[in-house]
Amino acid sequence: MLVLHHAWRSSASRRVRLCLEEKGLAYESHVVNLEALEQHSPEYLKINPNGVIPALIHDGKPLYESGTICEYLDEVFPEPPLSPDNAYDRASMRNWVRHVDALIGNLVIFNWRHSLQKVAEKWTDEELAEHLKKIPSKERQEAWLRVARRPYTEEERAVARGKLVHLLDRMERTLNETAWLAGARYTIADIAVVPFVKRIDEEIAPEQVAAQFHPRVSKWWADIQARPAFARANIGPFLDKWGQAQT
Ligand SMILES: N[C@@H](CCC(=O)N[C@@H](CS)C(=O)NCC(=O)O)C(=O)O
Repeated sequence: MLVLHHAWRSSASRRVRLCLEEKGLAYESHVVNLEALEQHSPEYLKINPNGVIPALIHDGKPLYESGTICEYLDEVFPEPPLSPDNAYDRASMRNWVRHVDALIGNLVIFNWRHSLQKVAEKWTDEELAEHLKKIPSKERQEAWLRVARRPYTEEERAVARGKLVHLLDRMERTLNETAWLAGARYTIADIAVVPFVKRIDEEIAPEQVAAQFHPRVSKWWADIQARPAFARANIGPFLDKWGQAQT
């Protein structure tokens, strides 16, 4: 039995849902309320000591880190395969996941202002100190402190945007050589990047995903959105038509 602790708009959760849906695996869905800080509760920390989502429980055993969860699922449920069939391309796939994982802070700068910042900025100093104590990683303590008291600036957003556009440049070069990011097959490397491209396309730098600037990425993105698993994974808009964060 598979139980997924996730949120619909969470980028890392989206990866795992994409993987589950590609494989046609049924799972029980537990939505974690990030705004209520359920991810930092003692119960949740027993499942994921990093205090972030997603976490997947397979037959009673908890797993965390979206890239690791996807590789685990691919190993345990091998059909259809979501890893390359040769060691070299598998190494490339892992490097893509690592590369994109290291860029997550740049998405935080854009995403949190729509949701978590609105909660955090209302806390008193005492409440903030209490919440920070419960967050297991220094990096996330800093991110919560920033949105609560020193929201990210336009300059910081511009730098973050540049790094995310650079990701598209890198993808473009690779997709010039191979059909998918890690070779001839759609793999976890592509899945890892999907939530990033979704947000770049939706808000961060939409023009950059268009054929004019990144033609290979544009085609790759169209192909991915046409996959039945993409629709089933519910990778909906982050913001509604009034610009409000979706739950
Ligand atoms: N490297 C982790 C990143 C997980 C992550 O950053 N999750 C975010 C949502 S996308 C989260 O739980 N944020 C809430 C918090 O940091 O308090 C993974 O890939 O699983």
